[in-house]
This record gives sequence, structure tokens and C-alpha cells, in this order.
Amino acid sequence: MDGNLIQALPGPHNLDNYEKVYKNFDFASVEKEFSWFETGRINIAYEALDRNVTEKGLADKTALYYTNGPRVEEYTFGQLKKLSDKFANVLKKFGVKKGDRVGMFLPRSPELYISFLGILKIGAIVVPLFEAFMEEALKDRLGDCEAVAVVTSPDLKSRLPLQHLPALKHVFVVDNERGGNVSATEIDWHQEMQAAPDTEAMVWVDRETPMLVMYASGADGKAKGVIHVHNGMVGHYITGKWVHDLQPDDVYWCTADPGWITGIVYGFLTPWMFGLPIVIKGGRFKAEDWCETLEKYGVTVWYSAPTAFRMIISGGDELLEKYDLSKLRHILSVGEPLTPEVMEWSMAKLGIPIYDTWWMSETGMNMICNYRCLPIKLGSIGKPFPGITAAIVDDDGNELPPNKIGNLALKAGWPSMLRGIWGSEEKYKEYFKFQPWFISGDSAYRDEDGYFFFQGRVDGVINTAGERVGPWEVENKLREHPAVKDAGVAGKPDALRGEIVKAYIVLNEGYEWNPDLSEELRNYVKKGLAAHAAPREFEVVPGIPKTKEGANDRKALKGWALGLK
Ligand code: 6R9
Repeated sequence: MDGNLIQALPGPHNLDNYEKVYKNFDFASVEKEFSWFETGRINIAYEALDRNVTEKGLADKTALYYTNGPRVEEYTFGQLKKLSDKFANVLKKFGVKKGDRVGMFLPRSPELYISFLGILKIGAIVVPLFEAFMEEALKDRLGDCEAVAVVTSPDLKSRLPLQHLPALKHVFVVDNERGGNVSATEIDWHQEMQAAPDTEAMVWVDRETPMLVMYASGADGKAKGVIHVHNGMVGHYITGKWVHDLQPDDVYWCTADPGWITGIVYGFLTPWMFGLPIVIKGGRFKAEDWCETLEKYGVTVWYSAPTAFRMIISGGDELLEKYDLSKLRHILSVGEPLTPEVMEWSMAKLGIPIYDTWWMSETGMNMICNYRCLPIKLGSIGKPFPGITAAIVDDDGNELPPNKIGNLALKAGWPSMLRGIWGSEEKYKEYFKFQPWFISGDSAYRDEDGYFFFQGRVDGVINTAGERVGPWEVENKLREHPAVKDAGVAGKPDALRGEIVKAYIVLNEGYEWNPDLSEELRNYVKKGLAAHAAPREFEVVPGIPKTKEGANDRKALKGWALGLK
């Protein structure tokens, strides 16, 4: 390490000269990598999965290593193609068709990936639902997009508020134990799969056909249904090549949950476009299990998040010494700031850098990144991906000079960009209020060498352990509790998780604060909304700061959470 700079790794890499490529690159040049460039037949499921079997001779290559306690399985590309064709045929049998929204509410399991690909194959739209979501979160999301079907598990299905979801016609239940309690109104996933033919089920679509409605939390109001289209594959592929530097012999592990954008785009779609095996680990995070998994499968490229790295670091040197992680070529990080200590740990203990990547649900692909061929400045999220113009703009949309903090903005028009917000043209337009810029909601600055430095969210969205939490949703839930008159929620800095959810509470008359109540409120949010959104800290206050319009004042609340009250 040289001061705050980590030198570029010697090549060759897929991307060898960042500056030169950045100057000349055009996303259109990537299109020839896809079969549709010749055939005109488009479907992201074809490029990510079937093509490995039909054109690349990889039918017998392992596509998926699955490990979850006693359940340890492997699937080849050939098997996954057939299984996802089967599920596509099941969907067709039940009348699910192109453009229909299908919720994916399953724990990480092979059935999730099989179902996901099956949905894409028929041109339907996947609505990923994080497995921690509870009734209210599910109602808002599945209700908003009027999903007609959902794929779920026996444990999770009881959280679905069916009475509030009139459009929902089919509940496919994956029952791993078999013989489980599948009621007459539900469809047994395994039974249908057994009966279904594995004949080709692909429905060809257009580049602009939607494939995903990814709900992302904003600062105010309910989560927004971010629409992504099949054309997003152009961005997935080329970032896989240049940011992740994927090579034919790689074993790839992205630890993000497939309920979030990273666990989808880089969890399987991108590595499979390169015909690479992915690792999927079910169950809860445990530092030791993760190290064991890295060793067991000989993971070469690992995409994870700073909170996970910090948890492994806290396991101490003894933990790392037990496992042989020498196959790792490099690590990538996303979701929250990659703090310099984490990078220093990786350099010292693993001998390799961690490449930070900045992006969001709305961007659909890695946007500002570090690359093997570029020196890394500690604390920087790196430089814009070729083809991407990034800038810092003020609150009127004017570009700011280097070293000034402002809104991180991106010039609209990249291939994986969101194409809309489900049911709300208005919310979509809010991102583009300063043409030609897409306003990310993050603040950052750029130094004189063109490196970007992330500073935080500008809008009050909370980022806890890399997971995005909308304060409004949490406040709304808290206000439903009889003890709560009003609530304000903000992210409070935390050494392990980046931020924690902190709630300021105004009590109703007749209620007194006590530790039991804090536990009760925490559980109330956990049971109603989601565990990761439940406040870890409470504070009783006489009133919540408000804007002129009477909404919670996000800036003031953030100030409180930073200790400026
Ligand atoms: C991909 C993903 C997006 C928000 C984003 C920002 C934060 C993402 C980051 C990062 C610091 C990075 N974020 N990458 N913060 N360094 N490398 O995480 O999508 O769930 O939509 O969250 O995450 O605040 O605005 P999403």
C-alpha cells in the first residue's frame, strides 16, 4: 500500500486500460455478445441459462452449488434448464402469462432460482419479496402491482394477507418436507413439477419488456416498484466482464439475498451469462460457515458487503487461519460504505483488495466502481463505469466542481436503468427533475482525479447492514400501536451495521416508557413489517420535528440521530 492508494493488480484483465476504454466505449458494442443480435429472439432467461446448454456445450457443467445445513445439492445448467422449463409450463397451465406479476416469496433455495427462471421464460414479471417481510410489507407490494400468483413456502405462506389481495389467484407452495399441509386453495409446487412436461417453454419478448418489479424503499411513502426490462442484460453482462472480471474457470459467490437487487442481478443472472457456477448458501449468517463455504467450493470471486466482512473480522485471526481461502482472486463489496479498516484487513490477511461497487435498485447495474486495472483510493467508491457519466449537482441541478459535496447524479439512458415506477409516472419523474440527470438520493463528491466519495443518503432512507429501510413505513407501523401518538425514524451511525434504525416516540396519554414497551414496539414492527426494519433503539420525545407541510422533517431527525439534538 502506498499511502492511501492501493496499486492496480498486474494484468491481463478483461478491462486493461480504464481511461482509454472510458473514452471510446458505447454500450451498443456489447449487443453482439448476445444470441439475439443474430436471431432477434430475446429473453434474459435464454442468455443467462438456456444458451449455456443449447449453444455453449455447458449442459453438464455445475451451475448451482446449494448448501443449507443437511441439504447439500448441485445442479447442472442442463438440469436447471429442464426444471425451469417445467415451472414455466406449470405457470402456463394455470393461465399465468406474459406481463403478469408473480411474487417470489421463498427462502434461498434451488426452487427459488428454478421458479425465477420459469417466470422470466414466459415473459412474466418477477416481484422479489425479501423473506423477512411480514403482512403489511407484503400487502403493500403484492397489492400495488396486483400480482396474480406467488411462489412461497409452508413457513412463509401464512404471512400473505390473502383477503387484501383480490388479484392474487395462485399460491404455489414449495414444500420441501413433502406431504406438508397444503390447503385446497393452494397449489403444490412439487406435485405440479412432477406432472409438468419439460418441453421448451421460452416466450420471446422485446428488449423493453419488463422482467422485474423490484420494490425499493424511499424516504416518504410506501416502497416504490422499480421496473426493469430484459434489455438490462446489456449492463449486467459488461459489468460482469469488466468490474467482476469473470473468467471461464471462476466459481462465483454473491452473498446478497435474492429478495434484493444484488442477489438477483449478480446473484445469478450475470455469472450465468458467463456460464459460471454460483454458490448459494441458505440459512442465517455465521462467520465460520461463510469461511467454510468459501473454502469448500473454492470460491474465486466473492461479492459481499462490509457488515459481513466486519463480522468475519470480529471472528479474529483464528477463524481465518482455519480455512484455505487462497483460491480467492478478488472480492467485491456493495450496499454500504467500505471502510478503510476492512480494506486494510483484506490486504493484510487475504493479500487481495476488495473492489467497492456503488449502485442501487434503480440503476440495475454497477455504476461507480473500482477495477483491477485502476489504483484504488481508500474510501472511494471508484470511477464511473465506461458509458456512464456521473456528476455532483447542487439542489438546482447545476454541476459542482471537484471536492464539493452534492447530489450524486447520473446521465440518464444506460441499458439497465429503471424504466418506470409501477403505477406512478409521478414518482418516476421525481428521479429526473433535473434533465438530463438521474438523481440518486445519495450525496457524494468527486476529487480532482475523478474518483467519487460516497457521503450518505440525502433523503432519510436508512441503510442498515446494507439493507434499505424506508423511515415512513416504520413510522406508519409504529403509529398503529396504541401506545404511540407519533413517531420519527432515522438512521443512527453504528460501528458494525453502518446504521441502525432509531425511533423517536411520542407516547399517548396514559402510557409510560419502560423496557418492556421498547421490546413490544420492536416486535410490533418486526411482526408487522420486517425484522430488518425494526428499530434497535427508542427514545421518548415530546414532539417530532415537522416540515411546513406537516410531514416528518427528515433533516432534523437525521440531526438527532447524529447526536445534534
Ligand atoms: C445495490 C444496492 C442502494 C443504496 C444507495 C447507497 C447504498 C450502495 C454502496 C452504497 C456506500 C457503496 N450503497 N452501494 N453506499 N458504498 N458501494 O445496495 O441497492 O438496496 O437499492 O440500495 O445503498 O445509499 O443509494 P439498494
